[in-house]
Amino acid sequence: MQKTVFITGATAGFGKAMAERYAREGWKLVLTGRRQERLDELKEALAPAPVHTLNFDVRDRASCREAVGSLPAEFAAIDVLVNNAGLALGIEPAQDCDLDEWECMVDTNIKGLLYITRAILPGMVERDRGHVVNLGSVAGTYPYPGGNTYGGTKAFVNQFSKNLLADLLGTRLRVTNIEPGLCETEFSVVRFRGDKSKADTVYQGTEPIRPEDIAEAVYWATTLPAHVNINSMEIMPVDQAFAPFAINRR
Ligand code: NDP
Ligand code: 8X3
Repeated sequence: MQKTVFITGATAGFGKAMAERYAREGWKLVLTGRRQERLDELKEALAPAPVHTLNFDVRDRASCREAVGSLPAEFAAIDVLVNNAGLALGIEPAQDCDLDEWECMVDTNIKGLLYITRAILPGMVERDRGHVVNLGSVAGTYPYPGGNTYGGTKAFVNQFSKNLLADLLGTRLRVTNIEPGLCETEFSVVRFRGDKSKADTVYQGTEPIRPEDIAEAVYWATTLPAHVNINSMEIMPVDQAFAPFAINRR
């Protein structure tokens, strides 16, 4: 039976790479994002794969519910939901941050993920079939200067993913939290508010993860035998590791 994957934030980065990966394997795809022209281009590039696109903002609760409710019957029985849409804004110390940007991260990375999950989960439970994949981050486990609210939202994703597993015990549903480290996508351009040259410095002289690497990990986790659940997967480039504790000396 042809399976269906629903990917939020498919217009760039991980989401786009995942769309390409699942399409290659003959899945049906529901692809979402706010940039319609990107969704159209992707649908065309993936043809003849069956693609249904949905243009909405995950921060809008009603739009999330309506978008999921509007799915044509052939795309409505979702096997894999990838809660991927998300962003970081800024890297300033907490005391200098813009509260609107903090709210945007909470609204997108936490509330958006909740709206979509809540709209899709009951159908999965009813069919006793489904896999929820959430995009967390190493920033949800390891603190770094300027990670403040972004890291906090990803810590939420980690705990919510595990709590979902607790609630779903007794069903055949699976939940996986993917926790990538440094990966070159549009992530840093967004984080630095459109400043591409500043974003480029993040990846200068190093070899970050590629979106295709994350797509491969997600595809692998969702195609394992049905009795296996990958709770979480932390994935960093070989060129990334940990620093010692910072100590202030007077
Ligand atoms: P990109 O900026 O390349 O892609 C983000 C995607 O999310 C876009 O398709 C964008 O689509 C979508 N999106 C953002 N905000 C909204 C919104 N309000 N409503 C609907 N869609 C939205 O980033 P990545 O691919 O790197 O990021 C994907 C996920 O991975 C995020 O959750 C991020 O936090 C996480 N992550 C990224 C890492 C990295 O280093 N790149 C590392 C660890 C985790 P559009 O603008 O068209 O709406
Ligand atoms: C993105 C990874 O280290 O830039 O989640 O926060 S990091």
